[in-house]
Amino acid sequence: MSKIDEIAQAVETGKSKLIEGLVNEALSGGEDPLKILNDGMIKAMGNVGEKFQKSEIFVPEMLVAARTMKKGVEVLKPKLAAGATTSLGKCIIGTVHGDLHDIGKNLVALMIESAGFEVIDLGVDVTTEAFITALKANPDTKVVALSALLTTTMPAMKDTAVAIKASGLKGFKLIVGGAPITEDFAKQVGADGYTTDAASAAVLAKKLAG
Ligand code: B12
Repeated sequence: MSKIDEIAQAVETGKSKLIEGLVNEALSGGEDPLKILNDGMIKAMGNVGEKFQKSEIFVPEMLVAARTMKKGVEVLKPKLAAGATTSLGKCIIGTVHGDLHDIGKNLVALMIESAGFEVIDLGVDVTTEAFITALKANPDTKVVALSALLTTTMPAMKDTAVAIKASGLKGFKLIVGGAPITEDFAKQVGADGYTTDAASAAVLAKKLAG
């Protein structure tokens, strides 16, 4: 089994004690950090989601897989974020109200930070009011990024996006993303941009802020 397959298996089965060693071994074996992330960890989380959907596993297993992935990402972080500067301005990011998923949001934050933004991460379950308060406190914000992972929190994303646009606050672009979000939905909620993954989110943020 390749190191990347071992990493995927460790994430899928929640082997949080093994993950750090495996990721370090893969890195010292010359594996590309992005490949470890995409083909190892993100792919494994996809399998975890499928198993959950088929009721082969339940929330606790999903949670240990998530913890394992988070530990693995910590090891990769310095490699993924290499060369970070903070000259492109501020980016406010958060997972919308009612939604506790943060792995994807954290990756987007990491990639946007390494692209050169100062990231203000509001965390998960962020209310519309909290986004607007943060924007008012940081009038020099260039990008606001909303994440949602549940179809049931898409309405919260819409409410937040609409309220941000209606707030009269200006000077920033709004981007949205997360597994259930589509280009069409992004347009419907009035976002300035949408993309499917963390690496392209950073490219998009740079383009919109520039
Ligand atoms: C891990 C996980 C959990 C963990 C989350 C831990 C954590 N700290 O994040 C826990 C156990 C808490 C959890 C809980 C629940 N979960 Co859950 N979870 C998952 C799982 C397996 C993986 C998510 C993940 O981390 N993926 C890996 C990351 C890297 O991918 P990502 O989040 O999609 O992010 C990428 C892109 O979407 C994009 N992106 C993300 N955000 C943004 C933002 C912007 C601006 C941009 C541009 C891009 C972008 O870039 C990211 C990186 O490339 C998914 C299955 C799946 N395949 O997604 C289910 C899944 C999302 N969960 C699901 C469900 C149902 C639940 C629960 C309701 C279960 C329950 N009965 O309690 C609860 C809801 C809790 C809540 N209120 O939020 C369903 C959602 C179904 C639906 N269509 O709505 C899924 C799809 C599983 C399934 N197949 O049924 N979950």
